[in-house]
Amino acid sequence: MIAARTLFPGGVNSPVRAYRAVGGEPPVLVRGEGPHVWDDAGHRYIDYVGAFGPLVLGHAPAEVVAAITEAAEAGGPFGVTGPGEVRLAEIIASRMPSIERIRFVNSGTEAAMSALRVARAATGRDLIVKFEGGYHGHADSLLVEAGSGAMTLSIPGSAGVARSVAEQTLVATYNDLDSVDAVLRAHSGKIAAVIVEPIAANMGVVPPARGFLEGLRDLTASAGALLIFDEVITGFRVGPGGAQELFGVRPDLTVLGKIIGGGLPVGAYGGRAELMDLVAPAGPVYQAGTLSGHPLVMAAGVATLRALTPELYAGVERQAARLESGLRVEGASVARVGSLLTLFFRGQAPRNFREAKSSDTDAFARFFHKMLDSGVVLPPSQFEAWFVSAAHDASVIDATLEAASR
Ligand code: KE4
Repeated sequence: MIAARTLFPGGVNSPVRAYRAVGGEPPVLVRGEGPHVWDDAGHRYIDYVGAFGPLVLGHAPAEVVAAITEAAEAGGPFGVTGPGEVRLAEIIASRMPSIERIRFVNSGTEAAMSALRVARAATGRDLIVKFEGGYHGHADSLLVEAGSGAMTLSIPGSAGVARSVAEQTLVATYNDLDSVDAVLRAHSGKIAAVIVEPIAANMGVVPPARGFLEGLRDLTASAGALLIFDEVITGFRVGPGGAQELFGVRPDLTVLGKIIGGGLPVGAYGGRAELMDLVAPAGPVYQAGTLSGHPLVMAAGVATLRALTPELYAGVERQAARLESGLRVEGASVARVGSLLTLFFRGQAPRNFREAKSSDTDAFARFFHKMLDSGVVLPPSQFEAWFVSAAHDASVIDATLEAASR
């Protein structure tokens, strides 16, 4: 839209929406229902963006719309803790036992940033370790790139990030425990936390290698560093208890977002009471937010999580598995965990960011536009995950496979 280009940088409110990685003009999408979205010319598409993760039930699920409407008519926010916050926190804690205490915020970025602050306060240490290709939102200390060698200090991954801040974050290689061990040893006694997407989904979907997460648990424990799972995407997406339940590894802190807000702006961080009681006003770590725990967000989150029954997960697994096995594209490989999936334009599914980057992104862009022309809208980047929702039934999967084979 022309007006958008004059009003927003790049015409968007988040970079990936500008379609820079695939080229062309993004459609103007104005309505969504279940697995489908419509553009302003009335064309219908099958949607695999799903708001980049939150819409696990598909667009405008009746129970979520009703819950938001009811909360909106009740007024608020009221500036004090409300029953909706308690209800959502109880559901989350019952499904993720590693979370004894939680704090709601308004985005995954805020949640990750705050979890790092807690880790620094808890350990009295300053350095953080993240993984190349891991994305945890746009807080300065998380926008860094690996220095020339894995052992050299990181450099800013964005303009405007101070070098001194970038140097506080070290970068290891996903699925490579030796690279983590080396960084922990090189900075022994100085690492506050290792933050990881337990299933990487921002380099495309890259599952953890066997033993990787268990190894991180052991390495961080013996180094006196906290292990932070960024489950903004995987939380309640890959199963009722997220990736930590799926792989049986308990982090010290968990970062959440997306699904827990049912499509409305949300984030959360939580963990053991002794850690979270460091957060103000219980403790010395300051963190605040005008609209944290917003009644509409809590209502949407409760309605969404309540709909995530074992039957629903089983149904989504069945359809996502059919999509994976049916996606036979020349020179491409599929990586999938539950309803998270990526078609990589490379012979083998990658094990880390360096391998993911060797995908044929031009081929992906061509495929993307062919699918868009065939009425299927995919996330506009080789390095994003496709999201299958509970509304993607067999006929929708068949139509997707038919378009892909063409
Ligand atoms: P937000 O601040 O965008 O709510 O969450 C940041 C974040 C944190 N952790 C993980 C694992 C994430 O994937 C994200 C955000 N994901 C991106 C793309 N996968 C959202 C899309 C966008 O940036 O517009």
